[in-house]
Amino acid sequence: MFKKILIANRGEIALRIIRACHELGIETVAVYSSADELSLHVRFADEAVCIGPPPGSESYMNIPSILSAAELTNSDAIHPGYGFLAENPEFAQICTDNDFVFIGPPAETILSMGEKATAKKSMNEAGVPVIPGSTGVISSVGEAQKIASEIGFPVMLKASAGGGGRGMRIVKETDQLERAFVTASSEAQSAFNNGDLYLEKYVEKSRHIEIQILADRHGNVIHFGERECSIQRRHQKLIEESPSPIIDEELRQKIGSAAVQGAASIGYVGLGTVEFLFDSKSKEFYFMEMNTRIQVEHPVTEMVMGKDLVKMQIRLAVGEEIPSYLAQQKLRGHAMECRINAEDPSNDFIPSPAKVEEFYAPGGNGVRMDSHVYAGYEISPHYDSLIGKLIVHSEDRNTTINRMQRALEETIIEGPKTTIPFHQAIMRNSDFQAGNFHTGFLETFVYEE
Ligand code: MV4
Repeated sequence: MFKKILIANRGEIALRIIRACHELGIETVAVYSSADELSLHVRFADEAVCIGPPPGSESYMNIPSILSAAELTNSDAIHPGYGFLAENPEFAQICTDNDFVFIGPPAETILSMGEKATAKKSMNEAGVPVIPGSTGVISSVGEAQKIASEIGFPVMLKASAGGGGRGMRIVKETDQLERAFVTASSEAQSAFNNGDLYLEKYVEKSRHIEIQILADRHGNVIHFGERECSIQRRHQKLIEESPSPIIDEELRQKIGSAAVQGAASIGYVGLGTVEFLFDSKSKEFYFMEMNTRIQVEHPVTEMVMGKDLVKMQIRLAVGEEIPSYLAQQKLRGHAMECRINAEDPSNDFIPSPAKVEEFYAPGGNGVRMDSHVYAGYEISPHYDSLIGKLIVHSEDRNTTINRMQRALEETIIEGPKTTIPFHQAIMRNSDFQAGNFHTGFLETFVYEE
C-alpha cells in the first residue's frame, strides 16, 4: 500500500480523498493556492504545500509546482480528483515518468478516451451500441451531407476534443449543415485547439445514464450499476440518483455488460464511468463518452453498493485484484444527490461567492453531506461554485425524496445564495416524483420558490 498520497485538488473532493486515505492508514499531502489557505483540505491533510496564486491555471493546474510538492514531501502517488488535471494525459505521463503513481488509468487510455470520435469508434468495434453516424472524424462538408442524408435529420455535430456537452450543434435540415459544420469546426479549433468533428443522429427526449466500472490489472472488469443524471442545466448536473427509475434489473445487466465489454476491449485499468444516451421512446441505449476520473456524483453509487469507491480506486492503483464476490454485489435501496452550489437560482444561477455566515449540515439516518464549507469560510470566486453535495439513501425512491426534502429543510447556509430552494422545488414536482423526465426537464421547469 502507498505510504503517502498527494491530492492535486481542492474543495469537497480533496476532503473526500483525504478521508479515504486516512481510513486506509495513508498519509496525505494537500496542495493549495494562496486563496485556499483556510480551506479544510489544508487543515485535515497531514502536510500542506502552497503551489501558487488563486487562478486554477497557476496553481491546481500548475504541473511543475505539483510535481515539486510531491518530490519535496516524498509522496508515493498523486490523486487528481476531478476537473483540473484529472483527465490530462500529459500530467499522468509526467507523474509516471517521475516515479509517482498516478491514481487513474495510464496516459494512453486517458488520451484515447479524450478523443471522443476515437473513443466511439473503439466502442463500436467492441460491439457496444453507438448512435448511428460517422465512423470517427468527418473530413469534409460533403462527407457530412452524405452521412446525414443516409441517417436522416435532425443530426448532431460534436467536437471530438469536446465532451460533456461542449462544442455540440443540432442541425435540423440539409440547408443548415454546411454553415453549422464550418462554424462548429472553427469554434472547436479555438476552444480545444482541435477542429475535428463527428456527426450522429440526434436522439430526442433522451436520458443520461452512466455506468460505474472498475477494472484491475489482472483482467477483471466489473460494473456497479447506473447513475441517472438527466437533471442537468446547461450540461451541469444538478441531481443524480441510483438506481435510475426507468431501469430494471434486466436492462441494468444489459447496459452494465456493454460497459464492461467496452472497458475490457480497450484494456482499461482503474475506476471509470461509461456514459450512455438512453432513448426514452425506443428504450435503446448508446455509448456516448467514457470518463477516466472519479466523478462528482460517485457517492450515490457508494450508498447503494455499500462500498467506498475512492478506497477502491486507490487499491486498484496499487495493483490489488478485485475480489470475485464484488461482481455479484447487488444494489440496495435508492440514493440521490443534490449539488449545492453557491449560485442564485432566481437570477440565472449567477455565482454567489460570499462569506458563509452560518452553516449547519443535516444529519440523521441515511443522510450524508460532503462539503468543505464551515461557518466563517469565504467562498472564492476563482473556482467552481460547488459548496456541498447532499446525499441521502433509503429503501426506495419515494422515501428517498421525502428524506431529501427533510434534509434540505434542515440545512442552514447563510451568506451566499444557494441552489437549495431550487432543489426543494424539484423535489415537489410531480413529474420528477414519478420519474418521468428526460434531459430537457429543466428547460421547461418553472421555478417558483
Ligand atoms: C446527444 C444528444 C442527442 N443526440 N447526442 C450532451 C452531453 C454530451 N455528453 C452529449 N450530449 C448529448 N448528446 C445525440 N446524438 C443529447 C445530448 C444532450 C444531453 C445529454 C445528456 C445530458 C444532458 C443533455 C442535455 C442536452 C443534450
